[in-house]
Amino acid sequence: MAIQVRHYIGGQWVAGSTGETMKTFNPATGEPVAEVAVAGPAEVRAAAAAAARAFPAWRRVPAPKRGEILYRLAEILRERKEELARLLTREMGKVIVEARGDVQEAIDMAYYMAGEGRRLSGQVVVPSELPDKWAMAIREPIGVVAAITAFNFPIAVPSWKILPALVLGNTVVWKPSPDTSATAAAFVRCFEEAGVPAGVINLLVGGGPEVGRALVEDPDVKMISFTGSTQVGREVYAAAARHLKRVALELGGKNAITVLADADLDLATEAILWAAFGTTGQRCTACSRVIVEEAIYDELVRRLVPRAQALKIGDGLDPTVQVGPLINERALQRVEAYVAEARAAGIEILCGGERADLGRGYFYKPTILGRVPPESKFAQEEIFGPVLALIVVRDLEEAIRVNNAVAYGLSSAIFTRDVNKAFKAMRELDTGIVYVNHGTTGAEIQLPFGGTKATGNGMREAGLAALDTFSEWKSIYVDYSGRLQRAQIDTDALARLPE
Ligand code: UN1
Repeated sequence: MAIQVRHYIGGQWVAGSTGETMKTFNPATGEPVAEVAVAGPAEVRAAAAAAARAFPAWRRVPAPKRGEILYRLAEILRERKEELARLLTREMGKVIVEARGDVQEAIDMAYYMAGEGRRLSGQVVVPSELPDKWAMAIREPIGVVAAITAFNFPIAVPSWKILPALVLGNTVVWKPSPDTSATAAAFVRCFEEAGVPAGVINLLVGGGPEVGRALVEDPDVKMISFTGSTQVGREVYAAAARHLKRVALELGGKNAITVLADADLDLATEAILWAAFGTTGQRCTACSRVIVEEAIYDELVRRLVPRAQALKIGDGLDPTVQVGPLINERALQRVEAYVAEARAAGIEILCGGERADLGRGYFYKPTILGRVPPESKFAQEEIFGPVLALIVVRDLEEAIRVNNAVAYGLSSAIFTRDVNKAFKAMRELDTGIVYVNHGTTGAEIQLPFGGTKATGNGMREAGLAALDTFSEWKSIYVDYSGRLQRAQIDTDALARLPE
C-alpha cells in the first residue's frame, strides 16, 4: 500500500484544492512508494499566510525555548533514525549506510542549533565613539523563509535550512523535491511531535517549478533558500531580485580531487571511489574529476578501474550493495547521453559506460573516462551521476589551474604527503570547501557549507555562518548622557566627559 502524503499547512495535514495526485517510486525496483497530493497556487498562498500568521508569536518565544524544541526534535530523529533511513533509501535510492548518514546529519544539526538557542551571539556592548552611550548589535529573524530543496539529500540539506531558520525565530514553508515527498512528510511529522507550533513549519508536496515560482513571488515570503541546479538558481535569484528578497543559493559543482605523485595511492584510491561513486555521484560535493600528475597516471588507473568494476550495484536496502540507482529514468538518460558523446569524441571509457541490467531500476555502472581534456564538456559540466573524468597534468601549478578553470567552486581535494604543497593548494584552490588527504564529500555541519562562482551567491549554510544567512542584524544605540551627542560631529569625546 502506497503511503498517502499530504501538505502540512498551519498545523493541519491537508489534501489541498488541486484534486491532483502524483506518485513517488522506488528507483531500485520501480514500485510505488507514495501517493502524493499535488500543491498548486492556492496551497502556496495558504502555507505562506499560515507561516506569516505564526511568525509574530514564534519570534517572541525565547530562543532557548525554541532551542529546546529543536533538542526534542534531535531526540525524536535519533529514535526514528532507522525508520527514516529505510524510507529514504526506498524513495531516493541511496544505500542504507548513506541514508543513515543523511538522517544523522539532521540529528547533528538539530543538536547544534538547539545549543545556539542559548547562544545566538550578537555583538554585545560595541564601543561607542561618544561617552555615556551604549551600543550593541543583535540578530532578528527575517520572517517567512521558503526552503526549496533537491532529492539527493532529502533530510540533511533541508535541516541545514530549516533548523537555523527556526532557532532564529523565522517561520518556514518547505517545498521538497516531489521525488522524495514521503521522506519529507516523515521528517515534518518529527517537527510536529517535537512541539513546533502550528504554522511555524509548513510543507508543500508534489509541486513542480510553478509552485517554486509562486513561493518566490508570494508577498509573505521574505527569503528563499534554494538548493538545486545553477540554471534554476539563476531564475530564483532574478525573480527574487525584483522584490529585493534575500536569497541563499546552493547550486552545482564539478569537484576535483588532485593526486600528486607523492600521494598515498591506496588512500587516494579509496577516497576517489567513495567521493565519485557514493550516492551514485548524485551529491553536490561528488568528485567528478580526478586531476593526476602524469608520473602516476597509469598506476592510479591500474588501482582504480578494477575497484570501480567490483563495486556492488543494486537495491540500497541490501547492506552489501555499494552503489544504488539513479533517481529516475530522466537522470539515467542524461548520464547515457554524456557517456555516448564522450565515446563519440574518442574519449577512452576505462570502465562502465553502460546501464547495469538488474531487470529493473535505474542503474548505471560506475564509469571512468581516461585522459579527458580539461576544457571538454565532460570535465566542465555537472553530470550528477557515476561518471568520473581523469585529467592528466604536469605538476601542482597546472593541477590548481585545472581545478579552478570550471564554472563552479564547491569542493576540492588534494592528496600529497608534502606539507608545503598542501598549504599552497589550501590557499589557491578556489572552492568553498577544501580537503587535504580526503575526498570531496563529507562536510560536517558545524562548518560553513557553500561554494564560490556559479555554485552560489556567496551565502553559506550550516556552521555559525548559517546564523548570518537566516537573520537580519539590528544595531541598537542607547544614549544615557541626557544631552544631544552627535556622532561624527561632536568628535572631541574627552571634552564631553562629565566633570
Ligand atoms: C549535497 O550534496 O547537497 O558533504 C550535500 C557532503 C554531505 C552533504 C552533501 N555532508 O557530501
